[in-house]
Amino acid sequence: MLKDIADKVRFGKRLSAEDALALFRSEDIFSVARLASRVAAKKNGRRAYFVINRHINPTNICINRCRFCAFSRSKGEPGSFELTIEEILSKLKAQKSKNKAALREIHIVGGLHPDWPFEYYQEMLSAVKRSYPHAAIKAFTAVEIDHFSAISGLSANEVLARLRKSGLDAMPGGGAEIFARGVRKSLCPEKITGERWLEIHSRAHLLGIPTNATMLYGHIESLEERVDHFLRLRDLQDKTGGFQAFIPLAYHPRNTDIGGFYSSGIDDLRTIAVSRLFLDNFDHIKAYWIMLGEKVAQMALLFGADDLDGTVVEEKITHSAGAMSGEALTRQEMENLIRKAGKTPVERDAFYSPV
Ligand code: V47
Ligand code: SF4
Repeated sequence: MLKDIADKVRFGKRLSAEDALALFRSEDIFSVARLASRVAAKKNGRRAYFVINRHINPTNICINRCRFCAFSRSKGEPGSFELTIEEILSKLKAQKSKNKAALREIHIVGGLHPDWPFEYYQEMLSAVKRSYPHAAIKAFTAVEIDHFSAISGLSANEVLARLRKSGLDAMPGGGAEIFARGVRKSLCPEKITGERWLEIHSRAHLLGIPTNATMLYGHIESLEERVDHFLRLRDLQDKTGGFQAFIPLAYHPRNTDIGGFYSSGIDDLRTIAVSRLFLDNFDHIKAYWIMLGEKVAQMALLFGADDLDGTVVEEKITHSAGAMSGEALTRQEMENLIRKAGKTPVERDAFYSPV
């Protein structure tokens, strides 16, 4: 079976859902890794990308309260926070004074605040763009875009168009979780459907806004549901070509409603490899070191990943749920992780151009 899949990969033939399941179930993880690695090398040579970036969460107040999310709070609950635009700018300034002019990407995501108007988010982007014209703003998940549409009465398309005018350059891949309806209902009943997530990304792509895609795995989903998730992403990518990277997100169980266990290192690496093999129309597979830990992320470079995300600086979503990684890496540390995996570090901008 693995041999048939290897032949398909060699001849550049597309894998079926059954192939993906067989790869997930194969006990020969080293052969799966070798295949994925070969595909990654064809796409990206020996290059492994990273970006000097900074994550900002404007608020953790969220009306959705997904059951796997340890980051969110309700309004007025201890631990809830709301940043003003000045506070956001001063966080960025603190970073800049340490690492002058190096910031290439500002990643902004947060909860669905019950009271903030859509104008606040537009002003936020404009203010960040004014202060950092050379950094790309990658902001707001499809879940937030849908929320802005609901509070403003504008279509998601109009919301995206206005945000783009305010400085939005790209969108992150969060909020995808698992598209399958049953899992979504038990994990995050208030969240937009998988279909709506895909529709909003498709709108963004048509407006020329590149986006990423994620999958939250290692909780209650089946392997079939992971493969269904891959299939829907691959189908949309065939239509629009607007996805830049796929990022498997390893579930973290601490302080969440659903509890459970951390994903295993084996599952992390296998999920990277299968996604590399199945998502043949994605240029990049990102091993997000915050969730995988620095060492598993480094190993993932031998399992088909070609990107480690970035310096991050401050991370609240995974750390609220028990992340064991640090919150920041320097450029030198990222380069060192990549070199020691036998790859060539390439500092990139938000669009995968080397800088
Ligand atoms: O949407 C929430 C996930 C996502 C938990 O696009 C959890 O470049 C694990 O999407 N355990 C946000 N995951 C992070 C994200 C992301 C990160 C880095 C880069 C990019 C990109 C996107 O985190 C959420 C949700 O899917 N999440 N809770 C948890 N307990
Ligand atoms: Fe809100 Fe996002 Fe957390 Fe869900 S995952 S509760 S939408 S912040």
